[in-house]
Amino acid sequence: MIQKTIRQLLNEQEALYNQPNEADRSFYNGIYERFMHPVLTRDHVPVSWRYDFDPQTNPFCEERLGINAVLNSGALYMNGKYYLVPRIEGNDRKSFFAVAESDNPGQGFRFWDEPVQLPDTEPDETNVYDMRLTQHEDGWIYGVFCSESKDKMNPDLSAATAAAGIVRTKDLKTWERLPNLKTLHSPQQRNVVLHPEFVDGKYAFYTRPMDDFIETGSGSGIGFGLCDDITHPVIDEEKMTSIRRYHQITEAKNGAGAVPIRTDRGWIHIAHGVRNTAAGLRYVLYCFATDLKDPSKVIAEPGGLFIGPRGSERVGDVSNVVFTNGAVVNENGDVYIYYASSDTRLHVAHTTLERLEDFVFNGYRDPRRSVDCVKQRVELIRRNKNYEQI
Ligand code: M1P
Repeated sequence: MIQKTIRQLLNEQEALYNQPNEADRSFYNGIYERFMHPVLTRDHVPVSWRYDFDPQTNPFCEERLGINAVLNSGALYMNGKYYLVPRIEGNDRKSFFAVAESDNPGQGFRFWDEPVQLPDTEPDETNVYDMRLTQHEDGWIYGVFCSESKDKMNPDLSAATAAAGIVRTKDLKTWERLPNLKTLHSPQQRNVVLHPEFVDGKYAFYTRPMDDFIETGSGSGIGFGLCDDITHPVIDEEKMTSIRRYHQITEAKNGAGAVPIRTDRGWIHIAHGVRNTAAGLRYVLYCFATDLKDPSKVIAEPGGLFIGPRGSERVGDVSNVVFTNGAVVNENGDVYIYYASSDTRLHVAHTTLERLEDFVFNGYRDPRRSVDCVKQRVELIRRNKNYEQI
């Protein structure tokens, strides 16, 4: 009886792995295409990670270690293959990492045999999530993730502290854990990303200074700091890059997302911005570019959102959220942005370097006031009158 059910679950999963995925042509903005189906969901997590196959100990074939969600994923393109390291959240609320691999950026991702077992070097760490994978010019692949612990100084049961955990690997199989990043002037950190190149001979991190676990408080945006020694990572000064502003999509908070993409004109960043609404926080993706020599200096920031939650993406464990921590570029200049919706499942959107550059460097800026926004739009409408024959 249990064998039959397990076989059926395996067959259904095989069908899911083989499900074709393609660009969804029902939405057009010229900037990117979303794919029809998510690339990873809880149903992609191997059956053997969830069920006990022994009829003696699991006579009713019950799911013993259920998975709640597969979301925010680090991403790499290496030797013709696409690798994802998502946050997998168990039914017990604890998250962990695992490597999924495919030859195709939009479909066929399968998890390797077992999840990643991080070296257990932080005794207070309760949860880990949102790994950014950086192929650094020093030859290592770094994973920087949120390392969350109970805030022992605060009696509130929900009080937690977030720090940036760091691991490194050469093959995504053996992981060396380094000490958590210390930022001398910011009590908490989340959404920390390691820049792929040395800056002034040092390791460079995008940070997100926070006063508290949820609220960024006085933290005014995405920070940038240098560190001499990644094996004892300490950042003293954090400069601000993309900052939060009143009545923009970043008003409540923002955070670095994917590892920045190098282009001839500058580093392209795909980050997230958060605003508050009567229905709670709304997370969208936005882009900005920084200077090639000084990656802390913002040189372009098109106004408004890049990807916002749409349709079924809007509903999930934390509704009205899209979030990215991984994007890859292949040798043809195709860009794949892996983004999760509503903290529940992982999607992919495709664009090209050329189109992304055009969006970032030629997109219109946010004029910051309605009166100026309408002027900007009227100007566009009037210019378009020259093309009324179209
Ligand atoms: O729930 C939405 C996101 O919230 C956090 O992002 P931030 O630190 O910017 O608020 C993260 O925990 C992220 O995992 C989550 O998707």
